[in-house]
Amino acid sequence: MRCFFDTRQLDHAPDRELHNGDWMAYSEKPSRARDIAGQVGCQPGKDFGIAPIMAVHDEDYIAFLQTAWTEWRSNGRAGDAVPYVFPVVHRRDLTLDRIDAKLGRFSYDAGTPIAEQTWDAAYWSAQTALTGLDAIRQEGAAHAFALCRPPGHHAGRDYLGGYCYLNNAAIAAMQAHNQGMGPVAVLDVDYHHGNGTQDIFYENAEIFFASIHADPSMDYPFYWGHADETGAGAGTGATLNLPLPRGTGWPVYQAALETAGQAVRAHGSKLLILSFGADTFEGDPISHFKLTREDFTRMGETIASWQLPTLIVMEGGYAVDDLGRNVAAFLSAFRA
Ligand code: Q9C
Ligand code: ZN
Repeated sequence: MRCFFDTRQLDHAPDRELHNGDWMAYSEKPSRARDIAGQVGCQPGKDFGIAPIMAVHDEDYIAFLQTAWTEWRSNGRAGDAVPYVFPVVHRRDLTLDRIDAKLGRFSYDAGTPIAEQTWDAAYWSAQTALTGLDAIRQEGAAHAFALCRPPGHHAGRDYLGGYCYLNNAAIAAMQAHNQGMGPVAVLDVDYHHGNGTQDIFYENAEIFFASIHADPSMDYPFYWGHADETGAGAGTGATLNLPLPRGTGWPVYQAALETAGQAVRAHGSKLLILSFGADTFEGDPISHFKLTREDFTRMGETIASWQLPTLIVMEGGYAVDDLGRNVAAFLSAFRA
């Protein structure tokens, strides 16, 4: 299995996040990626430039990500840039210059700070995903693992949130689609619903999106991922949400995975982009499923049995001491 990672992805290191009304240490730590890289052994990525990122994200959002931390500091602020006011409830779509106004315009939560190296790390995280895709396209690899960090699946065209800034899986899916590798399916198995990916492809008939995740009536991100969200316009029917209750273990999870796999194949997919989060682990500190390390191998075996070229893109997973071994257990099922 080809594995890709760029050490510049480690430089994004927000200090703290707002969690249940209090400040706590940021869960999406650089040591997550170090732990995984230590278990799987990775090569550095290539640089495919900004164009594949701009094919998914809006230009004004990219400009904001590039300058937000500097603007925050030049306004005399300490620490990392954090939003606190959001233009919801039908506020006008104003283009304002004040850093706090922009933070609210381009964020949907207050738990995803922008630190000094956030842009660079997110850029290289996206390039890592594109490098994994390139290994499949150019070298005919059956599978590739992109050790993306920061993760991406909560980021939309013009918004950040849920520790995500650039949507690595969506960037790779769009690139694959544009390169004629489709039909493309994105399957998201992170504990949390992949709201950013869903929004990006919601009206797209050609890029199928399926997600297995904690029921959003109980868990983050709450406002997306319900079973009745099935796509819109031309994309009607090309989104599949399989919410599961807290406490879900392998037998119930496996049934949902089989359902998702059937839908991916019914779409006629020729390429699978897998948004893989290891936060479905029983020991995850912020999540509530009950998968074991052995279940991660079973999950990998199930997905590998579909025999689709598969780009595995890292998303969440916060049990740092187990993370590398859990990811390795999952990847062990993908033998070329
Ligand atoms: N009190 C990913 O796994 N924080 N993001 C929840 C709950 C957001 C997780 C705070 C969790 C986002 C990529
Ligand atoms: Zn997650």
